[in-house]
Amino acid sequence: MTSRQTSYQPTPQDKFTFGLWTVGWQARDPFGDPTRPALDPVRTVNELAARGAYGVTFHDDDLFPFNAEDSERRVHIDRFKKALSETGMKVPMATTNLFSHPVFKDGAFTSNDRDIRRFAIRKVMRNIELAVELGAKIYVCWGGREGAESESSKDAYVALDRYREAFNTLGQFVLDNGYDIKFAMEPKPNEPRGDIFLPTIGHALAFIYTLEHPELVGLNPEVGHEQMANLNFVHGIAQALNQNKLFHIDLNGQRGPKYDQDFVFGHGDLKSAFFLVDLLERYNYQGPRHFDYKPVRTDGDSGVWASATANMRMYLILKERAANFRSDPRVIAAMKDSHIPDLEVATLASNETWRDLANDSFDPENAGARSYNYEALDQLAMEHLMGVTN
Ligand SMILES: [Mn+2]
Repeated sequence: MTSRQTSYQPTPQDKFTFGLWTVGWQARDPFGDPTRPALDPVRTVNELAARGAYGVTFHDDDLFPFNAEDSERRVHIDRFKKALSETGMKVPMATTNLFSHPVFKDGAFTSNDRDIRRFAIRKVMRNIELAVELGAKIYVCWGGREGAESESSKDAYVALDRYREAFNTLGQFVLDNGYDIKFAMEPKPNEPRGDIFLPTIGHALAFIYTLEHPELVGLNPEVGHEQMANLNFVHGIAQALNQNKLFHIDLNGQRGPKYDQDFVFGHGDLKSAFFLVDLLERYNYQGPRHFDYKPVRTDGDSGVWASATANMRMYLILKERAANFRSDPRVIAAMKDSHIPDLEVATLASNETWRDLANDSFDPENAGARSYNYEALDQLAMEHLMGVTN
């Protein structure tokens, strides 16, 4: 009835990817200095490849210094490319750092300073060229500094005009150059800004359809970001998938609406993680399973690599448990009893119109008295999540 793997050893076929900035986080926080030394991206590629990852992703400034001259930049790129070719690791996604340098303290695409807005778009275009060189097909845009602490400091209406202008300009840049790359917007409600523009999946989705080329732009939702806004991440991802806009995903852990915790995937809301993996696998999400987390500040080098493995094992364990849940005959029977498959039946038959609705004989008292028996079904889900299968 249930299957269990003998190990949860990740392989490149699982398409697990990590940002260089995740394992490479030196654990500097608002109250404390770094607790870990800088990590050489070449070592990151080697360590992750040895643990079964598929690839890595990067911000421009993860790979070379903000002010690097062309020759210095190329040295960093070439040794990174050498590590990639030696290990077979891929770079499916890249992104731009538009938040660390003080020049971006009031935003990048929506800074009140026009020259900064132009510099920001230039910085993105430069790194898109590198992303294309490295074979990336997705370009993530996280507007961490696009926001404000006060409504007096920023006109939120015109800020959206400038945000749209930036995406239209970048879309035209990609089209004119014939690049095979699409954008994925990453919503977040706050942190580092008091409030960030396009704060949730829903805000970003609606904005995308106002662009000149909405087909070029989708989403990169992050587990913790939606949960910081107290929203249901599984429902958000279902909508993104339903609208063919799930271009990429950031997996991590978060425990409720508070600061961005960036825990290991599944180490926050475990039930939500279980149903997220269930959703991604059932609807055949084809993109990388990308981990955007931070190894806890208390841990040294060995803890960093243990946490990398933990992310991948959590996904594989949840994938197995979700598949077992779906194939358990008791679950199939309970779902039938709860009328869950009935939701797939169109409300009107293909030859019907609104006129046909008048002809139904229906007893609302009888229908209202029915028990859906969801508690028994949910308990089966929780038991499968905990590995209890009898
Ligand atoms: Mn985060």
